[in-house]
Amino acid sequence: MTHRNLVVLTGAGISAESGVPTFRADDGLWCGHRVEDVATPQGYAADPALVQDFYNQRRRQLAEVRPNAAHRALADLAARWEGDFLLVTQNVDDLHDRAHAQTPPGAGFELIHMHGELLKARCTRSGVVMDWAGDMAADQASPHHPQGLMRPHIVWFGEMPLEMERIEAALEACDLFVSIGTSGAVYPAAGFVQSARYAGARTVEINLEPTQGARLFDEGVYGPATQAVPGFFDGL
Ligand code: BJW
Repeated sequence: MTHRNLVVLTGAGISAESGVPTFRADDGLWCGHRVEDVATPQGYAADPALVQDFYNQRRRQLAEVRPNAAHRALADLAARWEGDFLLVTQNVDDLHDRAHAQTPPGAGFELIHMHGELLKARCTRSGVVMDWAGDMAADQASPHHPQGLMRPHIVWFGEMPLEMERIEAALEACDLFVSIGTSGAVYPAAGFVQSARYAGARTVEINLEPTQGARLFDEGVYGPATQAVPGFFDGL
């Protein structure tokens, strides 16, 4: 079977073997924190120091992790894929970016971080987004607006995920949709498989184990991402 237009959705599971904790596992990232305290606009308004500290720690951890064989398999695929390839990640780490550093420009490949990026900051007043590698203070002044503060460029619960129009257009046109290492617990990403099915695409889930939405996929490939992802795409 040949495919031309590919959409891949990734979640925390693809970075787990690099040492980035997943969200909903027992050792999940939110242990010790209520989600509402650190991943909502209300939590940020109530205690900006707690929220900034939470993201400062995660930003620092990026120096200790590296892309793994699953990230690299997607980068290799991008270099040889002849049609359109949209990689949508829910992850805020930069492991896909690093793995794709050598992907030739001009190919039909694009990467979207739909839930934002740890290495970016956003002005609360102007909305201007800028690169941000170091720590952010609770009252970090914005260089873009006299009354603005800089906040993490992260999509919290209740906020609009990024680039939804581009994602929806790609889903409408895709003939292969592959969901990797995501529990399918968070919308709108959890609904992408249904959009892809509606477009007539072949749908595949790659995960350690079948997720709650496994029945929505045509096929499931189960195992650690570092083995299952290269195995699946090598066999395409
Ligand atoms: C492995 C592995 C290995 C492990 N190999 N696999 C009621 C009903 C429906 C929806 C809602 C509702 N109430 C509210 C909503 C909407 C809400 C929502 O979905 N809530 C749910 C809790 C129900 N969504 C929103 O608010 C979103 N905005 C929104 O909807 O705006 C309106 C809108 C609608 C339609 C179009 C446009 C706009 C915003 C969501 C923002 C999510 N943000 C977070 C936090 C970011 C901050 C941070 O990082 O700190 O993003 S939540 C968190 O979950 C994070 C992740 O990106 C996201 C998904 O998690 P993910 O990646 O799936 O991780 P896990 O841990 O859940 O799963 C890991 C998986 O990996 C598991 O399956 C493992 O088995 C697997 N695995 N090791 C392979 N080695």
